[in-house]
Amino acid sequence: PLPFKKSLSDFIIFISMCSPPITTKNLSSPKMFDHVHWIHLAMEYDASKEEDELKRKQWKFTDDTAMARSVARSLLDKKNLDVKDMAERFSEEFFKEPHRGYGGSISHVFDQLRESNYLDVFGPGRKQFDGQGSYGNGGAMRISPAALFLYNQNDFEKFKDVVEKITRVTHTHEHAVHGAILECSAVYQALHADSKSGLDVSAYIDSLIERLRPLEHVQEEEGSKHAKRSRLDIERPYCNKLEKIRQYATQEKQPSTEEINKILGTDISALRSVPTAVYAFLRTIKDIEEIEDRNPFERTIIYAISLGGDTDTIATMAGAIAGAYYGIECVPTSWQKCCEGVKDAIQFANGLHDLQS
Ligand code: 8NA
Ligand code: MG
Ligand code: MG
Ligand code: MG
Repeated sequence: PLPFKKSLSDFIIFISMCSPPITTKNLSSPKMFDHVHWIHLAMEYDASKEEDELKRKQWKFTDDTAMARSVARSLLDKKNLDVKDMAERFSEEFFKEPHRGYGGSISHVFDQLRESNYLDVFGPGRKQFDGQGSYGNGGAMRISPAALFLYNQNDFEKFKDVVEKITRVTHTHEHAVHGAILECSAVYQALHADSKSGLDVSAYIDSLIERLRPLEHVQEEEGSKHAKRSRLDIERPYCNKLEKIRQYATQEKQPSTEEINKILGTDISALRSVPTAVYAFLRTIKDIEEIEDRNPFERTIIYAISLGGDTDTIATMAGAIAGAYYGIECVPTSWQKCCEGVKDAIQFANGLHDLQS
């Protein structure tokens, strides 16, 4: 039997729970409690409602899931990584449904990719922002199907190569690439962990740091201790955030929403959203006072949204990790019924699972 047959259902989540389109953008109060109350109301949903009402209530997915679906479809059709095919799918999907809430600058990449007939798949992305590349979280937000595709990939160099290529089609900035590697690794480790025996949080963070550290390697230089430390802060941003998460995860009192916003971040940059998603997953393993009567998967989504900012993307990334860890049993049927694209997600997940056997 496949070692991960038991968690076949885990795989279903990675897309089905992507992008719950509940946003807190229009709410005036940034306080967590208000958000959570509002989210509770939005999620009160009677699973026995008539089909047409179900359809009316459907939560539409956004660009995050649109792109994740392309990642999954391409990997499935080609049974391998074919970056040109993936680039084509990203663009065609965008031109078909441009109003899914894509990031502000990414449409230029799709335009250029199409114009050049996908001959130079990395060129248009590389040219973004005067050659800096985008540091947005658009690479990390779509990467979870790759974690499933890479389930048996123990060689980190190969793992990294796949994630990097999928990301660089649109995002070439180092922060965006490292963010996608962090998110994919977080999902991968969660798939391999068993939620029944509990998570060793410290070991989980160690495993992520172990993967990120060589990427953020800095040359040892002469200099004062202070200068070195501030240089490391800039040059090892992900490892430093992961250390901060370790500190939060092991301290008694959990940080406020304001502190999370300030220290980890909740914006559209990869650096200030991927670690936040990892933290949301870890924090909600335990009960949260303001989120009662919810299972840990629900807590992850609700907590991630409650942080505000780039809610769909942070909840997508946190939900992908939590889904991989808890399995589909934890996703309420009512949520599954009203999320757009769940049937496809199940099909993709089963397909990617079968590719591994
Ligand atoms: P992107 O590559 O266009 O990046 C997003 C934005 O980040 C850009 O439009 C720029 O403003 C800024 N940016 C990125 N790199 C640089 C740079 N090197 N220099 C200066 N500015 C830079 O799109 P993406 O795919 O990364 O975006 C993903 C996000 O957009 C997701 O949150 C997704 O849901 C979507 N989205 C977010 C919001 C929101 O406000 N939270 C709204 C609509 C869409
Ligand atoms: Mg989105
Ligand atoms: Mg698991
Ligand atoms: Mg977003």
